[in-house]
Amino acid sequence: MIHTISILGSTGSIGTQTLEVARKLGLNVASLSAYGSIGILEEQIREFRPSLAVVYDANRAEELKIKIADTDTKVLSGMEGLFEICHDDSELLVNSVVGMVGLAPTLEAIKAKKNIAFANKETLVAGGELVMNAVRENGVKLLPVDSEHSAIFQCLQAAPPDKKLKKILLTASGGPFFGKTASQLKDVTVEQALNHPNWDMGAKITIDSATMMNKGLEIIEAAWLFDTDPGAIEVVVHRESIIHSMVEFTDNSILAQLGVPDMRIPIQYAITYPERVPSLVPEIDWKTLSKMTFAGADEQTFLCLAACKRAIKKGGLYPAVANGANEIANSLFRQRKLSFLEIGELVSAAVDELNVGSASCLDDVIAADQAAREFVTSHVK
Ligand code: MN3
Repeated sequence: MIHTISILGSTGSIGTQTLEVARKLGLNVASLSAYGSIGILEEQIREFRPSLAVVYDANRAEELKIKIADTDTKVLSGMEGLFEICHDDSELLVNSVVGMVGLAPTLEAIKAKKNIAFANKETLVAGGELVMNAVRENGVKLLPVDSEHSAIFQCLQAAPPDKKLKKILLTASGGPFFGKTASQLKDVTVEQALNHPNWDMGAKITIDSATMMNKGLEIIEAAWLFDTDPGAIEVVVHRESIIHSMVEFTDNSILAQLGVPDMRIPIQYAITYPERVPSLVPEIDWKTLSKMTFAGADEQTFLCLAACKRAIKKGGLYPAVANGANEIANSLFRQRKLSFLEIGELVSAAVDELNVGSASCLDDVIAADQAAREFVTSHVK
């Protein structure tokens, strides 16, 4: 088992839970990074004593330097700082950055032959081809942390080498608005959208769950991670979030991975793989779990889901367009500058109306992302 990890995005939901797992497993932490939450980062530094801490925001990095002057932790800022983490002496980099801003450090870490526990889905959606080519060229492991992808990965441990996979059944909780019609969702508030029934997550992904953009991103993420035709990935709404996804083989036999909805299982499995050790997560209580329900997804109401499917089918930079349009639309909704339904309308329109080519380098992805963001902002009244 590995002994030393580093974390990109250590103050977010996945980052803090990764440190809970690290504490439980007695791991060393070589480097930590945050965008700007230096209060939480300072506490983490005092407990885990990393050699390097990176604050993306340069001003906040200066503030942190003063606060932790009594420790041995070096403080850096910006993308250069994140790149330095990619070359530290950890055995595994946990990438829990939110957004495609994680793409450049991901590519850098792969070039540095670092194995990655991967929670940064936007990076794989925007730059899937670049990332997967780099993974193959450098022979590194990309271990999924996203609960559905960890479930699929766990189920595939029982698959024959040629997989004989017929389908991936990607489960979705349906979020807070399952069963609602578009007219019922017209006046949804930010507070209502942030109220997820099963998972306690960061604000960006919670809104993505409410619009079902999250499931669209996860279809694209799964297509890249498991080298699967996106047409063979089916979304199954499962309100209880006990089954975290399933795989179906050519003989129509299905394997599923189950557990209480708690990210510390997939985080820990990415760290200890292929070993299993006791976790902080409780057992399922079968006496109180009275039923599990299943339904199809409503793509007429949740336009983001259909837009992501069109984007991966069009290929090239279209997934980067869908992701970039959503990153900005999601943020504008939280700032109350867009309505809930406009998120889906604008992501759809960006995928259908913008013209982009193929992704041959990082700059291509950044340009497509930028074009999608500008498309959305130009439509804000
Ligand atoms: Mn997920």
